[in-house]
Amino acid sequence: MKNTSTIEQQTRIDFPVEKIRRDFPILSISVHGKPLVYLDNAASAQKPNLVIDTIKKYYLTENSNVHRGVHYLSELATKKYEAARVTVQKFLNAESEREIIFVRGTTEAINLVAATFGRKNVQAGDEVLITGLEHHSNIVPWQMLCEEKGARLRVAPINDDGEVVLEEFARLLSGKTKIAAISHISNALGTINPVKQMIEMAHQQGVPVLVDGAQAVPHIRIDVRDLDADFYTFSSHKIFGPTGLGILYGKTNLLESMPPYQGGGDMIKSVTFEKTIFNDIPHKYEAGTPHIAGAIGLAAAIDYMNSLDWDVVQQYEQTLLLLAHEKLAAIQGLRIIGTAKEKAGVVSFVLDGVHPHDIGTILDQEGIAIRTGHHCAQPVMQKYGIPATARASFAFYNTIEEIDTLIRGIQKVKEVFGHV
Ligand code: C6P
Repeated sequence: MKNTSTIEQQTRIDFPVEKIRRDFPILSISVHGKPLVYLDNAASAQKPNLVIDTIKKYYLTENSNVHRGVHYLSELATKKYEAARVTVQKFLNAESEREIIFVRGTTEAINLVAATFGRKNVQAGDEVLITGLEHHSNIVPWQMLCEEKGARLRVAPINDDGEVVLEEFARLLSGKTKIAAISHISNALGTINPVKQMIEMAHQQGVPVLVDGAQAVPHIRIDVRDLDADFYTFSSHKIFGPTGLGILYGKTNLLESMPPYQGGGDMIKSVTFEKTIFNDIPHKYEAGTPHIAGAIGLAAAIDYMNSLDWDVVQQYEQTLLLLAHEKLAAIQGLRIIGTAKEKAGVVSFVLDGVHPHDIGTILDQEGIAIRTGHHCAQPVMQKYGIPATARASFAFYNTIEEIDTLIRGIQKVKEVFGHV
C-alpha cells in the first residue's frame, strides 16, 4: 500500500477536481458562514449544471405528456423520454432498451420485483435469500412478501469486517430459494460485494439475483451483462441526477413473464370492462404519467458521468477513501465501522463517549455535512452492537482539503466533549 504523502501528491497532480467542482454550483455555497463541505453523497449527490440546465430547458421549451399526443410538444417529450431510456440502456450495457423500466427509485424497483416476480414465484415453504448488509429497502419488501406467502427470509451473515460470508451465502442457496437479493455496495459500511461471483453461485442453483446498485452506480461502471444480473436497480439522485426517479433493469424473459405492478394509463394495449390487454415491456411496468423531466435529467447526469475518465475517477475516489481511513483511524477514541478489503465511497465511524448525532450537529456548525444514524440499515448496526454511526461519504468532487476539514471538525467535537 502506498504511503499517504505519495497518494496526496499523485491526487493533486492527476485529477482536475477544481474544474469538476465548478460544474456543481451548490459546492460553492456557505453553510453557517463556512464553505460547504458536502460529505453526504451516499444519501444524495449534488447536481451539475448540465442536469440543472437540461431540466430547466425541458420545462421552458419541451414540456408535455408522453406517448399520448400527435402534437409537436408531445412528440418531442416522447422522443426525449425514450432517448433517455436508450442512454440508460447503454450506460448499463443492457441488451435492449425494453429492459429498462423507469421507476421512482431503488426502493420502488425492489418493491416492484417483490410484488410481481415475487408474488408469482414465491410460495409457502419457499425461501428468499438476502445478506446481513442490506438497506431496509432490500429487506422489508421481501419480508412483506414472505409473510404474505408463508415463505422464509434467509440472511447470509457478515463477518466483523463487514463482508458477506460467502460460504454461508452458498450454503443458504437451495432448491427452495426463489430469488436472492443482494446489495452491490453497502450504504452503511461501504463494502463492495463480489456480486459477479455471488450471481454465479446463485445461478449454479438456478436462483435469479436482484442486485441493489444504489451505492454502486455512483462509483463503479456497471455492465449488467458481464455481471449476468437478472435484475439491477439504482436511483437517479445518487448519480447526480434528479430525485423521484430510478431504474429497474430486468432481463427480457423475466420482465415478459411477470405480471404488471400497477394498473392505469400507458401500461395497457386495450381495455374493456371485461378484459384488459397489457402493453409490452417496458411500458407494462410504467402505469400513469411518468417522471418525464426526471428521465431526461437522469440522461443528462449519465452524459456528464460519461464525459469523465472513469479509470481516473475510480482511482481518485479510492485515494480519497484511503486517506480518510488513515486520517480518521489515527484519531484517538475513534473506531471505523466496516473494514472490508474492498470498499467504496463510505467511511462509518463512532467516537468514544459521543453520540453520532452530536458529531453531526457540531460538524454542521463547521459547514460539514455528514449523515448520522442507522442509515436505514438497522441490522448492520445490530451486528456491531451500536445504535448508530457517523458516516462520511464521498463523490469525485470531494477534495483532500475537505478530508482535512473533517478531521479538524472531529478534533473540535472532541474538544467540546472534553476529550482532548
Ligand atoms: N440510501 C443513504 O443515506 P432510494 O431512497 O429509493 O433512492 O434508495 C434506497 C436505497 C436502497 N439501497 C441502498 C443500498 C441505499 O443506500 C438506499 C438509499 C440512502 O444511505 C438513504 S437511506
